Amino acid sequence: MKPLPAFMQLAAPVRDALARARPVVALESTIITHGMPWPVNFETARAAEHAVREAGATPATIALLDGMIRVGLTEAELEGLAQAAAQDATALRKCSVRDLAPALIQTDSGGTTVAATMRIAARVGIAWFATGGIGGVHRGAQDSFDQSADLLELARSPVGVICAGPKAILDLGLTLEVLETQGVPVLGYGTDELPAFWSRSSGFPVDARLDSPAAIAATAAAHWSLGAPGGLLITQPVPAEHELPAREVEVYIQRALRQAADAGVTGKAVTPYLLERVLEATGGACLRSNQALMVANARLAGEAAVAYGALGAASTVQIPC
Ligand code: PSU
Ligand code: MN
Repeated sequence: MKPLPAFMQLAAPVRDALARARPVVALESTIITHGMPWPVNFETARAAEHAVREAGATPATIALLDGMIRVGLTEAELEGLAQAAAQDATALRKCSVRDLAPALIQTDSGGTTVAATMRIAARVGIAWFATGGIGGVHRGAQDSFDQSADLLELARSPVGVICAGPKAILDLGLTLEVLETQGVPVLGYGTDELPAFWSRSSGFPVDARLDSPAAIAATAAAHWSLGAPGGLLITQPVPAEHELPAREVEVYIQRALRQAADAGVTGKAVTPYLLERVLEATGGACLRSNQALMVANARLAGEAAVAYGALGAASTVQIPC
């Protein structure tokens, strides 16, 4: 690894695991600072780390603390970040890639989005990453041009991203078009259909279906062996018992979109605003769903990281021709 800049710090367990080429899974922190209310944000972050460990990998939650990029947090630091978000939402920044440098220089704290977390993971050599739902092309993007930087980072950083699909508040069809243009494989874990975050189905097919962590690992190894610069999107449907009916959620999403337009919400505030409105409307059901899918994704990312490590040990990556 290239020497790290002075504002980047690896936690000891993460540094050890990377040095010994042991499996590591990155976890994002915008879901903690801007995605979920206290105390569910802390409980979910802790449960996600636990799931990664149970799978045999080392979790590395990535966040900005006082102008330092921290890769791996202690439980007390996780709790502190989750609590700070509850006390004063404006004190913490939502950091996508373009926000990192100014936030560092201004010694701020904040959560890293999927895009920023991927960039940092790639910088320190972490190949696997779990989140809830990625950002994507917003509905009405034909006029607003609003598309998440998550999509462009997927095309740049070589990281396998395990998620439950793009968030249902987005235009899923346009999101898939951008991922196709950018050369990002969109894979379904145990499904032929793209999951839609709180719901297991979307009506859109995935590029390929994979049914085991070993298949995920082999597909990623093949992708990277071709010199492809970017990542892969592995989508796992929310556990069935926590699924919300897509048609019911759609009503809430439509209402949230109208509220956002009336309130003049734009830019990076859009996604947290919409998620909060849907959360209110579902009376917490979508929060439980979000929590369950996040933990399931963390577990699968841990399993994929372990399977990928095993491929390396055998150094016999099979590339299908
Ligand atoms: N998934 C969740 N909750 C979240 C997010 C994802 O379950 O809050 C965050 C992620 O960090 C993602 C970001 O990268 O929302 C997307 O924001 P935007 O659309 O502004 O790029
Ligand atoms: Mn946006």
